[in-house]
Amino acid sequence: MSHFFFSVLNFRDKMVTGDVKLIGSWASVFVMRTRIALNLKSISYEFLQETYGTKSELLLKSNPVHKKMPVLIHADKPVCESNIIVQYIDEAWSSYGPSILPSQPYDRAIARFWAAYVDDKLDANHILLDETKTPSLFKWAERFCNDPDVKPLMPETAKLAEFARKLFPKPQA
Ligand SMILES: N[C@@H](CCC(=O)N[C@@H](CS)C(=O)NCC(=O)O)C(=O)O
Repeated sequence: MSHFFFSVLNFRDKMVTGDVKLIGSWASVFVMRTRIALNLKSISYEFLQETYGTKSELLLKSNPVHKKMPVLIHADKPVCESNIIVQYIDEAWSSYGPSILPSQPYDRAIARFWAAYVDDKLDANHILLDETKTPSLFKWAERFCNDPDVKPLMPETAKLAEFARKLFPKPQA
């Protein structure tokens, strides 16, 4: 087998990166965003699961300003805010895997614009994209969700609905 084939194999296996931890919950879209970025770069990490309704000491210590997940901890240094974490991952492991942000400043500005747009639309853990208002973004989201690095991280709708029902029970009449 060629050296090239071995390096592709090694790349597809999770690479060893040293000390990467992610504080979060599987059900959070903000956390999913950072897990997708780690997957795209094939970075192995320890997933420190938080429970909604409680906050671990580590979360409070690592994100004392917002006290929210996700927090990426790389070599004992915390990085907060999902979009900032994605950009950090892109820069810290720039020579591994595909670039997450485009290389040209204008294209980067456009990517950041849509990331801000999506954040604005995130409502109680649901993303509301309107196919008629933003058809290209809608189509991009469909393609993105089917990417092999993304698909395994997308929770089943039923599992998410069950989780939401437990978290936000309907008030009894
Ligand atoms: N702007 C933040 C939002 C993070 C966020 O809202 N995280 C939620 C989980 S979906 C959280 O930690 N909620 C607990 C709380 O608000 O106390 C980001 O992009 O990271």
